[in-house]
Amino acid sequence: MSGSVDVDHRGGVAILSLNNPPVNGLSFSVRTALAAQLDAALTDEAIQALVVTGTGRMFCGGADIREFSQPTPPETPYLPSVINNIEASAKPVVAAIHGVAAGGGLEIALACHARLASPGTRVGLPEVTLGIVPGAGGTQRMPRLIDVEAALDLIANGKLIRAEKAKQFGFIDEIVESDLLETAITRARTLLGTALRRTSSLENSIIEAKGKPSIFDTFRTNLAKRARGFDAPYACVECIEAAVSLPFADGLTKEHQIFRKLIESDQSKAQRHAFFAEREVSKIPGIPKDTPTQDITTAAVVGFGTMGRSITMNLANAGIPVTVFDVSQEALDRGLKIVKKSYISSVSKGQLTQTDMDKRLALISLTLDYTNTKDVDVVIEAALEELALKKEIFSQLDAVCKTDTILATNTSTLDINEIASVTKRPEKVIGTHFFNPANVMRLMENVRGVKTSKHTIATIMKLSKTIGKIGVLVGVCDGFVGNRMLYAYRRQADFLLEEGAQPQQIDKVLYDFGMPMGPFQMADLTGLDIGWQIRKGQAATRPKHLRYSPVADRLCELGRFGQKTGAGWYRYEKGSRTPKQDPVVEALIRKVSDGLGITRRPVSDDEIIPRCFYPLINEGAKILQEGIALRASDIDVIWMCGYGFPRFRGGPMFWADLIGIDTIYNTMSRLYDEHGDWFEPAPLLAKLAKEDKGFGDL
Ligand code: T1G
Repeated sequence: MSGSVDVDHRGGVAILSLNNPPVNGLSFSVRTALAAQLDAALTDEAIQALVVTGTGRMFCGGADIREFSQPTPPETPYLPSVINNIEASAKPVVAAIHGVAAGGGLEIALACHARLASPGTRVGLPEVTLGIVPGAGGTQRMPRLIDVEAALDLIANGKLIRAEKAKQFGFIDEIVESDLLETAITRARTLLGTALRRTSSLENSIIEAKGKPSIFDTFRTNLAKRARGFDAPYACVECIEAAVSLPFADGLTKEHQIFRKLIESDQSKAQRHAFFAEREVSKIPGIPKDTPTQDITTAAVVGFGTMGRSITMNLANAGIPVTVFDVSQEALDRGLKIVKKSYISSVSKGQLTQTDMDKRLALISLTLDYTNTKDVDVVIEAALEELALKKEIFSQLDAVCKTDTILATNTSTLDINEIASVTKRPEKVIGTHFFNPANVMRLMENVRGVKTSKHTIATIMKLSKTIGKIGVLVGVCDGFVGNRMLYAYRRQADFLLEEGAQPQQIDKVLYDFGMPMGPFQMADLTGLDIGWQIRKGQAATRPKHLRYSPVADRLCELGRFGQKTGAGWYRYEKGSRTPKQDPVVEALIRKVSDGLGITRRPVSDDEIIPRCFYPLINEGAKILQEGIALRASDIDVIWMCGYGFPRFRGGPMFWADLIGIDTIYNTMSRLYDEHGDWFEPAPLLAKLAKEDKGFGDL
């Protein structure tokens, strides 16, 4: 039970300050204290008005999410009632908002009679990102303060916006450049004796929306693409629709019913897990928060190809000057042209100002000479995926760069220790595995070698945050965490083709499950030649009994590398990315089955999810056993932020716990008997099944 409400009296004005660091979460004890202090102030004749604010760095981050899965102590006041009492108060109540007002925190403010905010404060109702709806009146009061369509966008997308924008919308009354608290106290006094503006009685925007009933269906249609598979965004629309069609009190009841239903849902449990998992990744045993880090004020990127370009943009976007090295002027010029084109398209979409574009481009300099990287703080190598080439590059960098330059590689499969071994600074060598397109994908798989120092790890984890990425620390193994699990998933999809399925069937089932696209469409997008290269590279070392399906190799031998060659698992019309089924592929698959002596059979859709994801989860269990990943939740973050695993399922390891480890273990054991080695259950999986535990118990 943590947190309280501090009280101070200034000339007849009671100042109630939410106090529950780090975000003043509305825990059970804060709600209890708030209700008590409110009653006291409302009944104290010496008090004419109230100001509600927050201590420390923000107003309030909302309800305490950690308490959602705990039973509510009986005496805890019901937040919506506390908030209704604020609104109903005969004495003016003013909200003084700084830092952040999110969720229940903003709902408190929406019930106050005026809202003042400091410049740059972030405000919003992000509950939908936790798989719920605002549950303390937010869906009923917001559409009374602002245009209903704006309320739909804000609440169903769960955005936090700047207070300046909120003032334009109309739910922040004043941006206070001077002393916020003093100004709020003055505002509270000026409201004395006036008709207080009670949000629940405002009708203009509601009446206007009554005249446009189609706005809700239109909004739902637009939601379809972005919120595919999520329940909460549609529930937000339903609540706001109730705000327009029902009296305020009935709308509140409707909101509460929907809130209660969603908070118990697997989707909300999954999205709450994702919230905390993304914050847990930066806690690394043995590397405390105060581990000294190196300031990264300058950077270099080696290789100006697809990944090199977007990595450069990430650094420039964060204000870090970047020197880009490549072997030819033509490659440098082509790369810069594409970077410029990308910025121009962002400006044209209003996502970037021309000034910011110019600023970022000015931070990018090109060179054909390694020595121009000698004084940078970090170099990120993004050259072709060839070990010999990377070793050559690292020995060059090691020779020219100052001693404390960190040397990072964007390899997605190669051994960091091998690469570090050619340098005299293996403690400064680390993997920084970005995901394509790296200026969009939020994940960085940061790969520690056996000699990588804590200082280097802490510095690169901090750099991940600086460039807007989620950095997850992993160890060295073939494919690290993400790709190693992807191999297990992809391999089974290929085997199902041999047994009787077709690419479009498997892709549809995995798409409907919530993946951004199925494995065959994904392969066509990223290019089949990359996997072919890796398989050829591994041919000599792969154990003979662990075969992979040759179908993809047959396609590559025909020059079918995917979208970039107009054909891969599907064929593509010129200039189109729409996959078309291709009888050539279907015939090729049948020929491979015949060649392997496999009698094809109907493959049911129900087979496909367990067949593809259970081996992936099993590989995750092996990865945890080997200590390649620190936590199961880290694996979930890698798959949600790097591979598009649906957030409403919480990541593969969390989803496995929802399914039940015994189910997965029993299925793997059956498949092991039927299909052999690739399905051998990991000892950790067997142990958890035996102990009736889950990855969440580790
Ligand atoms: N409850 C519990 N813990 C929270 C929390 C919350 N609401 N918000 C943050 N934390 C923890 C977080 O896990 C981390 O812990 C530390 O605080 C700092 O967070 C009725 C029911 C506010 C914008 O969805 O978006 O209100 O890792 O690193 O970058 O309608 O935190 O240090 O141990 O994220 O400065 C709705 C969630 C709740 C906002 C600050 N509210 N929080 O960002 O810090 S539901 C939200 C955030 C609700 C009502 C409903 C952000 C932030 P640790 P941080 P930050």
